[in-house]
Amino acid sequence: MVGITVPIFMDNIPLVKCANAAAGAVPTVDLSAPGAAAAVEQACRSVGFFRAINHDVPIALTDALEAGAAAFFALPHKSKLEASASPLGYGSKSIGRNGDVGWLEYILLSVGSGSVAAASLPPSLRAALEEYTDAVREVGARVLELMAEGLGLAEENRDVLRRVVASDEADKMVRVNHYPPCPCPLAAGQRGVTGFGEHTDPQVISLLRSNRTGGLQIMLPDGRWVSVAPDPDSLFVNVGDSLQVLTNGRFQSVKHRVVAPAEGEQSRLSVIYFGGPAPTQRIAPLPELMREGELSLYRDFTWAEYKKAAYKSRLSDHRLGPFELF
Ligand code: GA4
Repeated sequence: MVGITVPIFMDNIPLVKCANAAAGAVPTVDLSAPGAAAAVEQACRSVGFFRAINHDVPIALTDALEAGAAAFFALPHKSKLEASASPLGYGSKSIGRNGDVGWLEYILLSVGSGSVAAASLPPSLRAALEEYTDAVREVGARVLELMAEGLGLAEENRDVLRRVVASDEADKMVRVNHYPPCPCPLAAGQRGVTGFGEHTDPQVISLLRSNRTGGLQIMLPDGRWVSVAPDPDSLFVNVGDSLQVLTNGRFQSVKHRVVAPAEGEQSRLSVIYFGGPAPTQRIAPLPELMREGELSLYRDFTWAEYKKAAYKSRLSDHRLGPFELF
């Protein structure tokens, strides 16, 4: 498919050296099933990640977005650069501002209430992104309610998590990542080129959809990396750092990374919706959840404070470290 139309300097892209574990260890949750709340809770506690099926995002929205994104990434590099407005907009190879690099190009945008923030993108792609993010935001809200239910919160408190990411001021983002096949020859023992280096997401929840090309890997609590089999019909849900804190560590934010496709493989295209809190939102364990005498594992902070610290960090840093009390 489409290639990164910039000169290829492979020397600074790190290689991924570890062996892949077998696929299959990723929990699947049927969001329409009666036991969904318990299954969501179990997945977020044990792995911090799950595959959501029957999520109700219309396939037509996903198809339109995928087509629009593929057309955008096929544009000449110069045209794509017109949509770059660091830190938001188009970017390639460079992730964040602190020296992280990967074999990808992307669009990163903030999502306003109902609209994707201004960036000079083709109008059809903007429209597709807006429709898609509207639909995925709804799924995120539903999943956060299921989490609250699974955590045993009383019916009148089942909206506490959802409300953290629901306000007009909530810091929502969308990212479209394009990983073209990497023309880098691999030496024996090397497993692939880093598309997106290992990290946890700082937000509350992330919902990812990809095309048929694999590459996403998650780290299990025992430190093993697992390849996530691609499934264009599913949404993959990530627990972010803020949700780990809101649940006082009951849910774990999941470390994940992407290995770029090798030469001859298909491009990987993924879209991720990040549900973050409002800047002034206090990120602390939910009082409704705390047992008598239970201590917070973290010192209090706001999302503005955490985001500022996160954006000064490197991708693989343990960002919650400075906020941990024990
Ligand atoms: C990871 C999750 C989201 O993609 C993101 C990323 C952000 C960026 O690409 O600018 C960060 C990364 C992410 C966490 C640490 C910092 C900031 C790159 C980086 C090195 C948009 C986000 O919010 O945090």
